[in-house]
Amino acid sequence: AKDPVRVLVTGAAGQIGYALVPMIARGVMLGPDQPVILHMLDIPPAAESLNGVKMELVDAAFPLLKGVVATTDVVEACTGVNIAVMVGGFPRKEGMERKDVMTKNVSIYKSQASALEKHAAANCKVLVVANPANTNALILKEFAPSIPEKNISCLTRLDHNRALGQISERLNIQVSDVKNVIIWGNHSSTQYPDVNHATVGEKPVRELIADDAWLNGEFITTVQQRGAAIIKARKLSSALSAASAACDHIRDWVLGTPQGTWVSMGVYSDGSYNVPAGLIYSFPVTCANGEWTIVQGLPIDEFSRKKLDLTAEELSEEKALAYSCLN
Ligand code: NAX
Repeated sequence: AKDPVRVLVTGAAGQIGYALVPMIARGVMLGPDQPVILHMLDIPPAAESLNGVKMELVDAAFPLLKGVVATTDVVEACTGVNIAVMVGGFPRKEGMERKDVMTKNVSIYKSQASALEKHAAANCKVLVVANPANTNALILKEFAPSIPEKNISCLTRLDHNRALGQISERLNIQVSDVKNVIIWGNHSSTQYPDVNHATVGEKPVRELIADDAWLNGEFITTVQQRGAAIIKARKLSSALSAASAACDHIRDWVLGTPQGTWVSMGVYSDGSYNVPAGLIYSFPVTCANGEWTIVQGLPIDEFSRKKLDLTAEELSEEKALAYSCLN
């Protein structure tokens, strides 16, 4: 039998945490033959609720779940973890300035970066889900200099999956038949969902949906605004789809992407596609042997170029704001 993998979920008492931990314990993230030990971190006001989640995990009697650590101590939470899914953060509340929210998150991600750097297992892979996801991941990278930048990422897979979903709904086909959409840039409303290279079977999506007005307009805004649409409908933000996307992200990263398929991940830019180096930016990537590689050489038309640049500009501004919040 395989040795258990230790998976940290921060913010585990929250909405996404509640949807995510059972998926991990059932093998959705790492496969049906991979035992796991869950490390769950939350803050003291949520300690009792976190303990309730631990009780439910025990009650669910998951065969793959070999242990549960539920704690408000960041060092205990990070010790020995092989995978860290960072869902905990400070949400923007009504009337709060962007800078105030950023200051809170910078300080959280700075201290959690140090704890991971000192106490996580060697080669720990990190996925940041909490918003602002790209910039939180960048802060984490900066304050965990011994963790290779290849091991730090942020979640844009939910946006990617939303784009696949919109195409499949429009064509009335299975979502699993659509592939190679791309989310470029920030996990925010400036993201660019790009279908120029997407296919269904052998056929380009642009051929199957010969409606450029829709593809260049409503499709893009629907994906960009989907989070807000879920809040409007549910009075709560996306949780099950976010948890599922986090599992997809880690599974493909660890176990590899299928031949001929790429996915979107927020990763440290090396300047590919003339995206400024030094931002955490969502690119099309393939994964093999536990490493992602940015898909190279895709032609970028003028319409796309503007959108890639716009979301990069927003990320550069967020980065500057984050640095101005450091103390
Ligand atoms: P919740 O508010 O339900 O849960 C967040 C949890 O984090 C709470 O239990 C809170 O106590 C905990 N927390 C706060 N500070 C912490 C700290 N310093 N250490 C550990 N835990 C801490 O939010 P939820 O709906 O679960 O969303 C979590 C985050 O995901 C939010 O930042 C949200 O904006 C972000 N999202 C990101 C998405 C993405 O695609 N990247 C999509 C979904 C989601 O909106």
